[in-house]
Amino acid sequence: MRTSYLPSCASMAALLFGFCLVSLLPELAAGITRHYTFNIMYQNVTRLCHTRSIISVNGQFPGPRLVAREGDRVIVKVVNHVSNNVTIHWHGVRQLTSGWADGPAYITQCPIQTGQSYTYNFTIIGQRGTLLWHAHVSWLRATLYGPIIIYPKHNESYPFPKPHREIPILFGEWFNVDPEAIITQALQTGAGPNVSDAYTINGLPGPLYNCSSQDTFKLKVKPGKTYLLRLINAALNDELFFSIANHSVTIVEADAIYVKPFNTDKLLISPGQTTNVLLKTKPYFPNATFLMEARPYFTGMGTIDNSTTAGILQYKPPSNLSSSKNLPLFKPTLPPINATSFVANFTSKFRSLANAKYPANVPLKVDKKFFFALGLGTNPCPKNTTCQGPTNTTKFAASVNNVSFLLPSTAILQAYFFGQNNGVYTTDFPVNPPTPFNYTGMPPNNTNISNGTSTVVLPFNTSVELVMQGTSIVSAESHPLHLHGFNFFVVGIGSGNYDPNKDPKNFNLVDPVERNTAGVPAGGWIAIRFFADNPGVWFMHCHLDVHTSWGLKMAWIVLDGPLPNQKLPPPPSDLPKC
Ligand SMILES: *[C@@H]1O[C@H](CO)[C@@H](O)[C@H](O)[C@H]1NC(C)=O
Ligand SMILES: *[C@@H]1O[C@H](CO)[C@@H](O)[C@H](O)[C@H]1NC(C)=O
Ligand SMILES: *[C@@H]1O[C@H](CO)[C@@H](O)[C@H](O)[C@H]1NC(C)=O
Ligand SMILES: *[C@@H]1O[C@H](CO)[C@@H](O)[C@H](O)[C@H]1NC(C)=O
Ligand SMILES: *[C@@H]1O[C@H](CO)[C@@H](O)[C@H](O)[C@H]1NC(C)=O
Ligand SMILES: *[C@@H]1O[C@H](CO)[C@@H](O)[C@H](O)[C@H]1NC(C)=O
Ligand SMILES: *[C@@H]1O[C@H](CO)[C@@H](O)[C@H](O)[C@H]1NC(C)=O
Ligand SMILES: *[C@@H]1O[C@H](CO)[C@@H](O)[C@H](O)[C@H]1NC(C)=O
Ligand SMILES: *[C@@H]1O[C@H](CO)[C@@H](O)[C@H](O)[C@H]1NC(C)=O
Ligand SMILES: *[C@@H]1O[C@H](CO)[C@@H](O)[C@H](O)[C@H]1NC(C)=O
Ligand SMILES: *[C@@H]1O[C@H](CO)[C@@H](O)[C@H](O)[C@H]1NC(C)=O
Ligand SMILES: *[C@@H]1O[C@H](CO)[C@@H](O)[C@H](O)[C@H]1NC(C)=O
Ligand SMILES: [Cu+2]
Repeated sequence: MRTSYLPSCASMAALLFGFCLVSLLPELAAGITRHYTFNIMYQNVTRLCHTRSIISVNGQFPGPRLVAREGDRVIVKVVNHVSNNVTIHWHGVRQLTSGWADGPAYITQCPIQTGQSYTYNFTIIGQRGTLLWHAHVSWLRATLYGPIIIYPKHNESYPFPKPHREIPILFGEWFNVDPEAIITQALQTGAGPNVSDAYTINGLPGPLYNCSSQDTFKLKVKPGKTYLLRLINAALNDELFFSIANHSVTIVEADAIYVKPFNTDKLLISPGQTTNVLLKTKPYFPNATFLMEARPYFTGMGTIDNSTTAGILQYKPPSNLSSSKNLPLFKPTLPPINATSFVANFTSKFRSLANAKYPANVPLKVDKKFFFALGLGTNPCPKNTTCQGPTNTTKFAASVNNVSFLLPSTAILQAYFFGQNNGVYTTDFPVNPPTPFNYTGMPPNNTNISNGTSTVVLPFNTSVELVMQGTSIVSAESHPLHLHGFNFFVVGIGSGNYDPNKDPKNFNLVDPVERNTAGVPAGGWIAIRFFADNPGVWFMHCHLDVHTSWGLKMAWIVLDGPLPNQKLPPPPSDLPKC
């Protein structure tokens, strides 16, 4: 397989023309095209002694690996064989001028309906590490997810020693019943949705659940080797702590960007986040096996699935050892469920490499500042009916600057691109909270929120500073916010209310972490910066699907720039219609 066009440019073009156009080199050297077909289909899966017909890709659960090198073009034909509407999102892929391939339903495309197909077509630019793909309609990503593995370009190496092996570790959430029924019912009654029945590691709940010991992920290792674990949190609604008994790991990458390596024996990974870690095995056969466990971090008031998924780290015994059965089994210690100070400490350790080869292109000058107060709230229950929200007269809801975002019935990107808004969306998203209050103190008495399909319009290449302030309305919870189409730098983070006079003095503009999903702390804030250098319509939402369903989402519209490569091209001809 030809892996780079560079040699052919060097030989063929040089032969034909006697030179090779230097300006063409980066594009010619860009990489190869990788073709995939995703058949969306039903599959019967049994976990915890419950058999359920799930929706999967190609009959695989978790779904297939998408593998590419930085610079490659990826073409995925998605064919929908199920009765649900489906879209797939390539979570964290920047989609530079390829917004039609981003995937969130009714934001960048109408869904792929039963019997239809759509071909996603994009390149991987300036990213290496691990990302994930997942469905982006309702709660379908509960079973429709898989890894995106991005290797460095040919002749490029990792900025750390080459690992002996690489293993994707996907965290997920298993429901004994159809998650679509759960969220449909919850939105009707206004209640918090029923919680999952188990967490999973690579689709397997593990031995700590009833009727599940056969469904345990085993990581078989040799002593004295380094393994690269590609951690992905694909769980629907839960941030997870993870730890491997008697082992620590070195974090080397987050959201497909290398970070300054640091060691830890416990970590937090939020839905939508991905992180590569190096696991150095013990130098000799340890004569023991080790559990790796994940369980949630949660500070709210509601019910939660507080169960623990486990996999097994198993060393290959030396050949002279007659039996490796009945070895002692060590368990890790995870932080308590509400360990907010651990989370703050852990989160603060992520730093960009910020060196000559991998610079941190942090916006130093800010064109536009935004302050978004976000969190839970309530909607009034329809007259003469009983609801099951925080009170029997309210439904749970969530908002950003008091707007609970409503998905339109056609895609915003289409409406925008063809200049056919016709009330599909508005461009009046509030820059600040409509009524300032003590966000982390006593909530105001009226917690009802407004709604709309409200967006912010940004001229091309605007440098944006966005402070996201968590509120304590209903309950102070951590919200992992995901921005489509961009990476952002987390320049500041703190607890309590953001202070615009004091806090900016402590911003890190030198080596802040660059991510696509970052937690707004429970009862705290984060400040992020990014260049709006990607024309299109870009969704931003909490990656806890329950909060997204309640309206904790909005969209940015980034206008075309002046140059040809700064404009969004027309959509592919097979773009689904509504
Ligand atoms: C799942 O199981 C049901 C009941 O046994 C069966 O009718 C159906 O064909 C199975 N579906 C698949 C995709 O195997
Ligand atoms: C993918 O996009 C590229 C660039 O626009 C185009 O040349 C190519 O034909 C497309 N491929 C498919 C299969 O749509
Ligand atoms: C390994 O541990 C088992 C169980 O604790 C013990 O019976 C066995 O002797 C040990 N073997 C070695 C080689 O240390
Ligand atoms: C986990 O949930 C169960 C049932 O809801 C509850 O009894 C238990 O106390 C919870 N444990 C923790 C650590 O929150
Ligand atoms: C965490 O929960 C425990 C048990 O409910 C409680 O005693 C403790 O105060 C909580 N810690 C924090 C930081 O909220
Ligand atoms: C932060 O974590 C490190 C270990 O990773 C620990 O030594 C330190 O005490 C922690 N700091 C706080 C404030 O918890
Ligand atoms: C609510 O119920 C009362 C008494 O049952 C009835 O008189 C009233 O018309 C109802 N209101 C609405 C809006 O249905
Ligand atoms: C709500 O609950 C209160 C107290 O339990 C009860 O008096 C009231 O009738 C309920 N309201 C409705 C609309 O069911
Ligand atoms: C906000 O509320 C918190 C908690 O009650 C309190 O500690 C803080 O002083 C309040 N801040 C302001 C600015 O009123
Ligand atoms: C909220 O309501 C309580 C009692 O109903 C009242 O004492 C308080 O002043 C109100 N707070 C605000 C901010 O209106
Ligand atoms: C949106 O707000 C309007 C006006 O308050 C309300 O009537 C409507 O029910 C809300 N829609 C949703 C989906 O919450
Ligand atoms: C699928 O999407 C189309 C287009 O938006 C919509 O009309 C239809 O109601 C949807 N079907 C289902 C089952 O959600
Ligand atoms: Cu949230």
